[in-house]
Amino acid sequence: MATIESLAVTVFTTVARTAVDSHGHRHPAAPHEVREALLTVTDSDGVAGRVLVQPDHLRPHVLDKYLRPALLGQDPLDRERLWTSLARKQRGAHGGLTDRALGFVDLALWDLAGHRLGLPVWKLLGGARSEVPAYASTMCGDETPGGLATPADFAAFAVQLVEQGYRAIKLHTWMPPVAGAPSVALDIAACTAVRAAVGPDVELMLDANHWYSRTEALKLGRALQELDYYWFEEPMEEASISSYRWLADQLDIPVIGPETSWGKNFTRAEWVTSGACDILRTGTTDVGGITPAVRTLHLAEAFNLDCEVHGNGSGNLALLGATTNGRWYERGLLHPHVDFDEVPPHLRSAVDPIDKHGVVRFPERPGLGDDFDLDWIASHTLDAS
Ligand code: LLH
Ligand code: MG
Repeated sequence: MATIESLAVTVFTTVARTAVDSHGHRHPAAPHEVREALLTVTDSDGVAGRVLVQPDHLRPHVLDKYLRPALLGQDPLDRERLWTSLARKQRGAHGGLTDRALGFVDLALWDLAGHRLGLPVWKLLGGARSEVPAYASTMCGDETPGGLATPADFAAFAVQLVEQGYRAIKLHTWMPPVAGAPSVALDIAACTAVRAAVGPDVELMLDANHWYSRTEALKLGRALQELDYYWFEEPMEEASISSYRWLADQLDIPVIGPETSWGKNFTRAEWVTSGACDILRTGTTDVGGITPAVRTLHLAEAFNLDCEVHGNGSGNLALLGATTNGRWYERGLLHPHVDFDEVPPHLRSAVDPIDKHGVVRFPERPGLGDDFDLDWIASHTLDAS
């Protein structure tokens, strides 16, 4: 039996064409150098699983104190056992071992399993389908002329997205620190302009400012249902489950969530049993990996609920191969000034190209399907821990 021999985080420089603002929202930027990191888990036969990570969640202390002791010498295929043992270390880690850290390890182990067996992860997850429609997920509103600064900008961009093939679009409207944000009136104006521009046959969703009050969220939700939007996402702080139940009870438009709440699959079960959402949400880095995300999908399915997957990337795409109760792949974040299809230099090809009907085929490569340029990464490595 092969056992896990090493866990390494490699920090390297690459080129980005987007940057996050002071509130963590991504916007276009001139090409600039950024640091990225790759987690590599290697077994005693030399088979490796790799995933791009945020190194802050996998600092040397986290690797040495929690991850290496739990994983080294273990069978890398025992993902359920390893995930549970790590999840139970979180309590005593007092916030030092995040759901994201669990997620990165779990993704690397799934990638390793795929490489060991020569199969794509979406097949290992059950191959519920071989392709999935994508929705175009826009960046947040901004103040860039000709960007996403006005309702008319959102409308013009939505028309372009439909021309590219997308049959569904999710708007992220204006959020602080953008001047004048948030504004229910402006959000309604953007949603109205987009519906008028694309007509009745394109599915539309809204992900608005996440700190509206109950009354603001209700007003916005009522406008969205008039405009026949498909779902209403995260208009309030998600820690308040009772606020979402209050909102969902009063709206006909499906309320979706939670996206950012900590607590893995356990929090998602609370949202279901509280009646706080009409569509559940999961995501590989949100809930601690593919392993708990699959539990979330099946939990939702047993309640006849759809469960939509948050975020793009190989892990979330593979996860959609485990289910049919997630209708779409979230492709983005998109902006009229950014070519989303441009492949960054540390990859040789994209994992999620869309066809002219807005559909993404699952990759045939083994593992998660990322096409890393390992030589390029090696020649741009800053340090490894
Ligand atoms: O703030 C942003 O840039 C987006 O809201 C982002 O977090 C995105 O991942 C999201 O919410 N998608 O649904
Ligand atoms: Mg969201």
